[in-house]
Amino acid sequence: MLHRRLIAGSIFIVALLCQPQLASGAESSDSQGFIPMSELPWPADQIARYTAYRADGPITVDGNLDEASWQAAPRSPRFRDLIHGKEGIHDTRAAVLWDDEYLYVGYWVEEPFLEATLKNRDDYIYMDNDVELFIAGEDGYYEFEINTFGTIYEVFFLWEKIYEAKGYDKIPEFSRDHEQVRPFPGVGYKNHPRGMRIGYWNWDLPGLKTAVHADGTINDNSDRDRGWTVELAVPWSGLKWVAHGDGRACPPNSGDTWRMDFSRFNTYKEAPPADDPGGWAWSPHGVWDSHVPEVFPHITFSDVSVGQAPR
Ligand SMILES: [Ca+2]
Ligand SMILES: [Ca+2]
Ligand SMILES: [Ca+2]
Repeated sequence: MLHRRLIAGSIFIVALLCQPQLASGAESSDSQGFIPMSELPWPADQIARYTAYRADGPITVDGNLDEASWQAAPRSPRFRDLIHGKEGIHDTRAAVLWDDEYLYVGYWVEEPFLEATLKNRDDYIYMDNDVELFIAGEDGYYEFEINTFGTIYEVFFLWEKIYEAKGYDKIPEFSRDHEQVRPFPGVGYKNHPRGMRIGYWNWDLPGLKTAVHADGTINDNSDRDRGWTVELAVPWSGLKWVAHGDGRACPPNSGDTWRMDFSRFNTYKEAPPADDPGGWAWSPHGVWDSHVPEVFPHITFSDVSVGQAPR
């Protein structure tokens, strides 16, 4: 309880600090605001911010982050646990690049015992050790997960409150008449002010390219592994429904900010007395729930090529 009171107190102070900035419109390129600032589960001024630079030359999606662009790209800080913000026992970093065709995301995942079980598309990949990416828009968000086998899981979520008001009920792709379309209340944060989502487990992002490189032996724990890397190329054309809600530019204009989340979930937890929930993120959420776009990192796109990026 004391912990809760401390968090509540710090959120209140953050809210006071942030109000003048909001009033000036300084945050106008960031899409959110559905949770009152004073009730965000993680303090607004502690949500990560990052500048994504343009890739220098082609990125080959083979799981190896050996392109010069990846070497030059700023990396996230070490991922921290989703609820409390304590650093994970294994190192995890991510980086973001872009060009006119794709958004690129790379992950460096330290993992001494590579393991995977799930082999079918849209299996519940979070049941394995996984890496996750969320990309938020005004009316909904995209969820992506991948395990060490490279098996992927994708879901598109629309906020139910705007489903009819914004005409999604007229779009065949978002018909609710499908066995893989279900209402979704969130995970550990069920009182999101926007309420229920409609989850489209049948939705897959057109043109998505994904690859994993395992630096070790999968499902052989007689040795010790270094980890794995994940390389994603998400075509802007496939993000058209993410961008649709507020009519944002897609690909973005230089200076635009999108909200995205980067995390890993583990089938193990750090030994007690550590209070490791088993999920770590670039920017913590303060709750056991990835589905809170208001606390996703702010990713601002720059037209500067990554080789010229400030160090
Ligand atoms: Ca590559
Ligand atoms: Ca799917
Ligand atoms: Ca191994």
